[in-house]
Amino acid sequence: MIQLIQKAQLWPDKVAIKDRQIAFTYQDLLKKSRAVASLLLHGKDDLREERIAFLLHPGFDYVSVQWGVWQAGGIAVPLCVDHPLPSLQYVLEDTAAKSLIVHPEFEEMLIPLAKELGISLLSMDRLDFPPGATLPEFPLDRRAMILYTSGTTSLPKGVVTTHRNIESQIQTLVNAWEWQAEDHILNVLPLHHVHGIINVISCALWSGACVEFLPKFSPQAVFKAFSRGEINLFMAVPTIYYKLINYWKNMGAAEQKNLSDRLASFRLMVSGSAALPVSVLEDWKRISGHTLLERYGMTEIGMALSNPYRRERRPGHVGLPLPGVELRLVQENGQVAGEGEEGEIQIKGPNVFLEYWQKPEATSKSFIDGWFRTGDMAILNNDSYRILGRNSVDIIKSGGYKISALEIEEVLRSHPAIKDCGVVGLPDEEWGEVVAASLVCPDQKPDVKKVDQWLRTKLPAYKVPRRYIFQEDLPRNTIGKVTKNALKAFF
Ligand code: MCA
Ligand code: AMP
Repeated sequence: MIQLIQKAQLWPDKVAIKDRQIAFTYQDLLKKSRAVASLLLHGKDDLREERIAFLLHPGFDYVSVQWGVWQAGGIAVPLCVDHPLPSLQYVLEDTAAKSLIVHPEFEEMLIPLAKELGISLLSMDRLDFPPGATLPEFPLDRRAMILYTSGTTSLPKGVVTTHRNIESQIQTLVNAWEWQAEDHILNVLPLHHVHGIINVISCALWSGACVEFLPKFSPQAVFKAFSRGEINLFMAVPTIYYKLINYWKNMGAAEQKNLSDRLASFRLMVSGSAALPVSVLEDWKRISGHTLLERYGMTEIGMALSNPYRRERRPGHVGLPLPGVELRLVQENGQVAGEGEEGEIQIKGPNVFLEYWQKPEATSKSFIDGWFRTGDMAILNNDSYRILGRNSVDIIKSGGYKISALEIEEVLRSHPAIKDCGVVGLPDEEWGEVVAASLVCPDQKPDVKKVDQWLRTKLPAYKVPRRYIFQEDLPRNTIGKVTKNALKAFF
């Protein structure tokens, strides 16, 4: 049996999940996930890597289904509840999912698509659980999960991790950050990415701790949950800390003091998924007394670098490789960089993903001599790595989400009034970067509001440009390629 699920038997009566103030024990989770597994197996002895997609709000049902898919031998494909239909369709088609389990509110929207794709659509409130099936045994190298990530190609790629990858990613963090059964963490992150799935939920449940879910992020709801007094751990992207700081600044003095006292008793607060501005680190320290632990990771590798749990954390730095993670910096000429020299981060270890789903060429291009090429540039500076940025201007990080400029450009070009376009990320205090688009519309300039509405039916809201300009032509180099850095200057 998968260790994560096996370990849950150690603490059957402990609370595993708090979801809308309802407490679910580890026993509840084992029972429900086993029922989901039996339902999915439906007489078969093993799902043998069948892809099972699910569109569920973060909470007890989400985890029950994830664990159910794993126990039945399937591959978990979590979908994002905020994505529009075309984004969901892309993942369902790409993975050739066999079944899709949904929260009832999404059922109607998905009936026609499920029919068209021949997917069995199951509504979470009407699942008919058969008696407990015998669960399959399989090796740890079995594919476990596919998460979609944007890269330097226009369409997102499915990152496949095995049970061994996932166990290694969890175990490393549980040890490095000293997770304990007494811990209680608040999850505010979306559950179609590693940050929420591995760092928050899986590490907590591996440790016998409690995960509390907020239905929707808002600073007010986060602070209200903190003030109840049980939560002692928090992990988020820099944008979330920025929003919390701004909200805190507008609170009354007495409220601020109560909250600061409460935060001071936390065991650990972590930031990641994007560069943490030193100003945010300092503001948060003034409010909470905590120096945020900044770490560096990626969907393909889980977490690779971390500031220390017990020793001094360096602002603007992401620490050293986690145990079991091998890291090298490689210069443009292929030489391994020495201390004080810049290079691309390359990673090896049991944490590194298996493949991009059904993209052998993309997979092999992303490795060199067995090392995974992250595309992130860094430097080793006095025993701590510092991230310098990415080696591609076409990858944007906004609110902790990785966004491909090429994907947005391709959609924009399908608009009848848009002949050409260029998408870039502009530096932004709150979001890290904001998406901006230059449109070339020779006949008639479309109404930007209408373009925005139209885009939101095709792309998730976080990929939609927040700033537009119109140009007669895009800036190009001598071979006709759009020069993105020059384009940024026009904004
Ligand atoms: C939303 N808005 C934005 C953006 N996103 N504006 C500019 N840029 C954006 N990126 C606007 C919305 O359009 C809306 O305005 C308003 O903000 C509120 O939208 P809402 O969706 O409610 O925003 P939010 O709930 O405040 O979301 C902010 C957020 C979210 C909570 C920071 O972006 C988030 O959950 N980010 C975390 C992503 C994550 O988990 N990444 C991990 C992947 P309007 O109404 O005008 O539209 S990276 C990873 O996993 C690796 C392994 C790692 O290292 O961790
Ligand atoms: P994703 O592919 O969505 O998992 O995002 C991974 C990317 O987020 C990395 O390749 C980095 O570019 C970025 N990232 C994650 N953590 C940090 C950090 N602490 N500082 C700077 N960038 C980060």
